[in-house]
Amino acid sequence: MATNTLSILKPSVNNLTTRIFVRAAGLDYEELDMWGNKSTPEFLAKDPADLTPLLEEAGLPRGSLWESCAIMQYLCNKHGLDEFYPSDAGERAMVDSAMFYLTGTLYPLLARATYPALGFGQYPGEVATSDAGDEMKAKAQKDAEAALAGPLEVYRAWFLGGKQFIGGDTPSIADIRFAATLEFLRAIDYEFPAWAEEYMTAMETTLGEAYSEPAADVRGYIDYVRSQSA
Ligand SMILES: N[C@@H](CCC(=O)N[C@@H](CS)C(=O)NCC(=O)O)C(=O)O
Repeated sequence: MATNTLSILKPSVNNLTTRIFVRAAGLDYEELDMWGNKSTPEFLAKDPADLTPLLEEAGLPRGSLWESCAIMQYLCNKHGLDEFYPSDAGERAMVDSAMFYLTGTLYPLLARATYPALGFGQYPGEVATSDAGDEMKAKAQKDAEAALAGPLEVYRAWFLGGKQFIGGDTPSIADIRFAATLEFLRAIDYEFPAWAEEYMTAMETTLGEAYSEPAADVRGYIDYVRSQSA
């Protein structure tokens, strides 16, 4: 058994985040593909949230940990990976802020904008899961898509702020979380600002196969859903 076991769903960008990270950090890992295998009593005993990615690792108080950003933070802390998660308190706070802003603000908009095209379920209480008609659901999707421009500009102007990466000259865990997330925008022909295209290219060029190999699973899924709707 590897030191780090990740239970994953391959079409997911939440999962892609940790999949890129373990490769880029050179950690010992194995991946368990949970497609069709989740929600079992065994899995729920380790992960009552029933969410992937899930890390199993011997140093964890309960043996397992979910939430992609928490997984990356833990592994950086454990292995002293300052190049991905700076030890300076101020620099670290910026990385944390970029990740919290992503999961709390950018991702919910991105899910509402892309999940209909991806065929993923949305959350109870949202327009997409309500009794609203198709017109209202399409409007909700379009509204969310339009609203993405605001947070994206925040990443450009504040978190990147003229640097190549949020982490500066090299990608941090916030960059991995951000770039992986933007992959889903390819499902809706979202027009990336030029800086975002350049950023995505820089991330993939810098991380190489650590990025491209797991990203191929997300891209393959997007190609598949697009071929079904063509
Ligand atoms: N904020 C969490 C989100 C995790 C999440 O929503 N995971 C999805 C896959 S993208 C999941 O496992 N959903 C349950 C399911 O598909 O049954 C993270 O970043 O890890």
